[in-house]
Amino acid sequence: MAHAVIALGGNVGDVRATFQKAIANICGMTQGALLARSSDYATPPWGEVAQERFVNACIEIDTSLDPHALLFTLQKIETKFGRDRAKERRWGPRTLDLDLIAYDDVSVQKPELTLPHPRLFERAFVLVPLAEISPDRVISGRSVTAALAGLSTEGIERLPGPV
Ligand code: PH2
Ligand code: MG
Ligand code: MG
Repeated sequence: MAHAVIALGGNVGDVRATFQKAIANICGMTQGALLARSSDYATPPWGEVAQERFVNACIEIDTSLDPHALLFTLQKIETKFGRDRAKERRWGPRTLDLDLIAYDDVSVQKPELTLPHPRLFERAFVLVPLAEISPDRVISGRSVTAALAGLSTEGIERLPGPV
C-alpha cells in the first residue's frame, strides 16, 4: 500500500456535503483506507480573486492504486460531482477539485501529473488543512509546518464541525 495526500477544494454548490460524498467515493474507488481527514476551511480565492470563497480540506489515504490510476480515479470522481473541465476557467469556480499532492516519496514529472504537487508551497489553502493532520510530514525536503510559516494565512477560517 502507498500513502497519498489529496487536497479537496470547491466553491460552487454545497461544497461541504460534496466533500463528504467525494471522500466516501475516494475510499471506495481507490481501494483506499482513510487515514486522516482535516477540518473544512473557508479560504479566500487564489488566482482569480473575483469569485466566491472556497472550502478546502485535505485527506490522507492508503491506496493500492499507482499514481496515474489514482489521478484518473480522482478525475472521474470530480466529473461525477459536476466538474466540467471543458467549461471552466483555469483558476475559476468549480464544484469539486481533487488534487494529488504527494504519493509516498515518489517524484513524477509528466505533462498530466507532477508529484509532489508543484504549487503546494505557494498555497496556504492546502498547507493549513494539511498541517492540521500531518504537521511533521516532509515533502520535497520541507516540513509542512516550516513551509506554512513562510505564507500568509490571512482570511483562512476553520469551519465548525461536524466534518
Ligand atoms: N482552487 C482553484 C482556484 N483558486 N482558491 C482557493 N482558496 N482554494 C482553491 O481550492 C482554489 C482557489 C482552482 O482549482
Ligand atoms: Mg487545485
Ligand atoms: Mg486540480
